[in-house]
Amino acid sequence: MNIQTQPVRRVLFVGAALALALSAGSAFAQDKPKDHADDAASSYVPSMTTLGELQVEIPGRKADDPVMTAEEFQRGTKFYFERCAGCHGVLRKGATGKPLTPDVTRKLGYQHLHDFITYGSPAGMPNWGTSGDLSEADVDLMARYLLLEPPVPPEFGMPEMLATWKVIVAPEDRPTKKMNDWAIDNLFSVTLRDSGEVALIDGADYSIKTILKTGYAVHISRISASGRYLIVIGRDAKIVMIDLWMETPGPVAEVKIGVEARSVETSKYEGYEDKYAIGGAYWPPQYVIMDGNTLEPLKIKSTRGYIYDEQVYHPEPRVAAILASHYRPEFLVNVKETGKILMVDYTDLKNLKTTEIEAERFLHDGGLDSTHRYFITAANARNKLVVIDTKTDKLVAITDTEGLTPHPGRGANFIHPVYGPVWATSHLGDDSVALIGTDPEGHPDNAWKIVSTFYALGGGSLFVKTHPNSKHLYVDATLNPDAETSASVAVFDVTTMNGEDEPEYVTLPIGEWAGIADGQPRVVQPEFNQAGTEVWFSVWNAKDKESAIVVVDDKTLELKAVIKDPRLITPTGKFNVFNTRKDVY
Ligand code: DHE
Repeated sequence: MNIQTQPVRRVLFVGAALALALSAGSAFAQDKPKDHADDAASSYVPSMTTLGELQVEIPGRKADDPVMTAEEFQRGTKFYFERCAGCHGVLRKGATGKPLTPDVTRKLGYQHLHDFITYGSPAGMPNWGTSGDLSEADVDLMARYLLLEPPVPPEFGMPEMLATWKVIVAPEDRPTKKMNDWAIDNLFSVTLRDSGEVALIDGADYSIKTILKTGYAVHISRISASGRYLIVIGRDAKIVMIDLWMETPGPVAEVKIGVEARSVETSKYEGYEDKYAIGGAYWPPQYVIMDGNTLEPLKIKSTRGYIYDEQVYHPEPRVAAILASHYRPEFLVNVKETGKILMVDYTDLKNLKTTEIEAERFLHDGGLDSTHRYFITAANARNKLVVIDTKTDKLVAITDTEGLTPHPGRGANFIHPVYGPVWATSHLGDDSVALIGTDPEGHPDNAWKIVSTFYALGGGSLFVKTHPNSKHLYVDATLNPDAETSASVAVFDVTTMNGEDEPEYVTLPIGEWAGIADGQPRVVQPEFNQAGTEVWFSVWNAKDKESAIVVVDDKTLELKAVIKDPRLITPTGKFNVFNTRKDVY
């Protein structure tokens, strides 16, 4: 047992900038930034892993194009999609990073590009060359690659979707009642990221009930409103629907909704439980509404369009978080690069009504307040939180978090002794935790303002979590460069927060408790059991090394169990069936 009470730290986490500022000067060597691998925020940008596998051809050669073989072009495309497209866009038209289309790159010239790729920039461009990620030959290749027209990945419409759609067990062949003795509401669906699987783990005895194949680089699980269907999405945009009522739960339907994707959700409004599912894609930029029993794709909507404020066309605004409204028959769809939140009414798909809210650019993740009425989401590269009223479908507030790169996951709701109901987010770019007031009726002066900012373990935090039955707020530091910090979790007792003194926290050495000898595992994403008495943490190691899940008693903060199994390869997100379907966080 080794819980440490930490002195309060206010150290800013350096290197939060996500954007690439392609400055005109070339004094790269002078202001050479530190190794980008130490920079949590800039290493946490989308990697278009599936697009990276695409076979491409050099688009129409021009006379003055640099010489490049088809093989080199393929290699450049793979590297670009996996490492550059997250900031600069698939089409190289810019996102958080600057455009890199030939009209821009040709003006800059080969040598400028070569230097820039080698040394990076203090504004956030990784130093691919000096960090050793790219050899001298590859830097040369990428500099030449950027002078050529970019390849355009294929669209993915209804014919392509239908070709991937499989109903493995037809609805009429499925059980009409639960056929197993699993306590499904306290089941955890655990992402096994690099094996493309989910592990379904019993929340009471920690046994692995089954491991199921899902999409490539599987990302998140969501649960249908009834709790029957577990829906999993991989980065390859493959959605797999698992029926938890079957004697042995397994996949009953699957479909691919694009080439690259991150989000999935199901309809939760009364009368529409389990009726529809929705998936959001990074490429092509679109969302797809599907039948909630079979995943049959019903309606595809492109998100291409104009940035909310400048009204400049954006060719590839990605779909980030999607939530189901509890107040209306609607899905809330975050469109990242154009900064719009779409409230998509699913009552009549033929005459689709959508309310488009002007929010802020670079929308990423977020969750509901404790009443489920308000949606609070991070515009992460703008350091802002956007609040939407899901009852009136209106923008309520846009608030600066005072920290760098907020990353809430779904956030954490609790009652602050002074400020009343609040919702918390931590940050990727520094060690701060921000609380926003969420009670416009009872605490109108605090509503939608940052009422408190305090400090946890360090930058690189991805997720915070609490539970209505818990007095604790857990804050991870997954991407912190310091191994010990990234393997630990800070726990605050929210009942002692007085609005004046800096809240103290205890540090749980989760990684140490996992007892893993080999590798440098990071601890990620606290998730409560259904009763709110235990918290689970993933101890996320390299795919060829041992990983674990550590279970902590929420009352005593003592270690309760370590779940280890050779099949637990790269566990990351964990989704408790009850908490996920009821939006308890
Ligand atoms: Fe995620 C949620 C996108 C990397 C674990 N992640 C989300 C959501 C988005 C997103 C848009 C919100 C989904 C929703 O609510 O509908 N994630 C991305 C990326 O673009 C990014 C930065 C890079 C990439 O190329 O994918 C990325 N994510 C990661 C990881 O590396 C994590 C830590 C490990 C993993 O398994 O991939 C990771 N993301 C998660 C988890 C959630 C998530 C666990 C859901 C949190 C929750 O509590 O609901």
